[in-house]
Amino acid sequence: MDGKQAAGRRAADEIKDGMTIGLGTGSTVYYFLEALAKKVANGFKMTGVATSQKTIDLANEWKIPMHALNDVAKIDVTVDGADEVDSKLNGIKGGGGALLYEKLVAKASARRIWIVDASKKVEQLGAFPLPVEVVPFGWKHVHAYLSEKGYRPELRYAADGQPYVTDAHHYILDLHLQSIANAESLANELDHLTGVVEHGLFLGMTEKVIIGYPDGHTETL
Ligand code: ABF
Repeated sequence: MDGKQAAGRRAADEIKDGMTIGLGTGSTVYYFLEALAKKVANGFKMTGVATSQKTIDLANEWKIPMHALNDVAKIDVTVDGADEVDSKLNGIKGGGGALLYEKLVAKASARRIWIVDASKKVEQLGAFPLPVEVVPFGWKHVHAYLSEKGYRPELRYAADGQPYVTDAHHYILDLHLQSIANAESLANELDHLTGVVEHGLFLGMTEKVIIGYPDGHTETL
């Protein structure tokens, strides 16, 4: 077992019959979905709301019942991964390219749980490049602004060598900051930058973090 599997399986234990559940994106969430699919196969009742096409495809393959975000009145709990998490339960997300839909689903959820392995725990956010989702129209001007600020933005490319395009048809600029001394201030700046749709600073957006370890044990922050 690896830590991601331990965290994913532990999170599935938190899910109660009849819940509407936000389903995150990423390899840790894969294990959560796998455990959830087993419960569904044994008669567990739930409704899933996905955060990416990748998650929809997996849920369909594993016959997890799904609804679109617009079709649910509330989400009881969302289980998602993260790229970094600090001791204040702030995090960086979006390494998987789904940050916009992840943040929308998180905001619509009564409770949020992040599932990670120990490699995601950090003292200070920023070593992981901060994803910033931008509209393609004029993205080079946003890139130039961020460069002038010293944020070292890099356009994210897909495997085919073309710019990576999100499910919402946007581009992603990854900011190579190394460390973020004031995440609130940076989030506020990015929130007000024309052309930026969303960013990967998820501040105060989870109530619990489950950290999994290779020996199968988990700890909760
Ligand atoms: C997703 O989980 C993204 O926000 C984040 O990039 C990813 C982490 O992926 P993994 O679980 O594969 O490390 O929610």
